Amino acid sequence: MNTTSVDYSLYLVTDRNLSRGRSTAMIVSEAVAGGVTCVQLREKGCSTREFIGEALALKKILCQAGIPLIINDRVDVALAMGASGVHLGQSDMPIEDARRLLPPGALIGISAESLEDAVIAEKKGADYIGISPVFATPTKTDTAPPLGLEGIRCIRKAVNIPIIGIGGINLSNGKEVISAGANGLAVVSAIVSAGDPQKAARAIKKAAFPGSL
Ligand code: TZP
Ligand code: MG
Repeated sequence: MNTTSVDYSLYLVTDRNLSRGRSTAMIVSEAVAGGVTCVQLREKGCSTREFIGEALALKKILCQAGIPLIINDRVDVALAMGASGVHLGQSDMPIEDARRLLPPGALIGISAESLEDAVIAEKKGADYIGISPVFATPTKTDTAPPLGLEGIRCIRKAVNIPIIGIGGINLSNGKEVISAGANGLAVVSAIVSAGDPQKAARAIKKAAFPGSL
């Protein structure tokens, strides 16, 4: 993967529990048709075998579209099925270990819960940073305090790698997250729980990046 040319603008993070009974593959296919540019498979409860199976199903869909598939938390799953990369939080595997284990060109994204986290992640060679959370969200309640738009502005000034906001991002606030300096929007519920995930993705992208569609 050419790690410098990745389009993080609309970054879908999956959540089977919020998908209203629809398969993750179906949600991802629809979201890609609506303009999603990057996908993270986030599985918190399934077996390792099922996680790998889900990842392989998404890989098939995303390979055709040239869209990266990032695995949340699990470097072993990413290695087993040949993902484009991993996304790691502050309590997950340290970036140095993930970099050593993963093949050259693998993407590593790091969740930053503070300015300091973001600076350290860049220094240690992260490919991108997830600003977590931007706004409070019922999707994940064990988060650090929201960093808000001011947090994005501060982090933007301090790091050069792509930064992606996550947490409470939707049709009505995506544009301000980008205006504050984020390169992309990571979205869970506003796409996976939408009645029409394709339409939802398209609308969020159009609102945040006018002229992109
Ligand atoms: N990490 C920080 S906030 C969050 C994650 C996985 C959940 C974001 O979900 P939503 O539904 O887009 O607010
Ligand atoms: Mg994690």
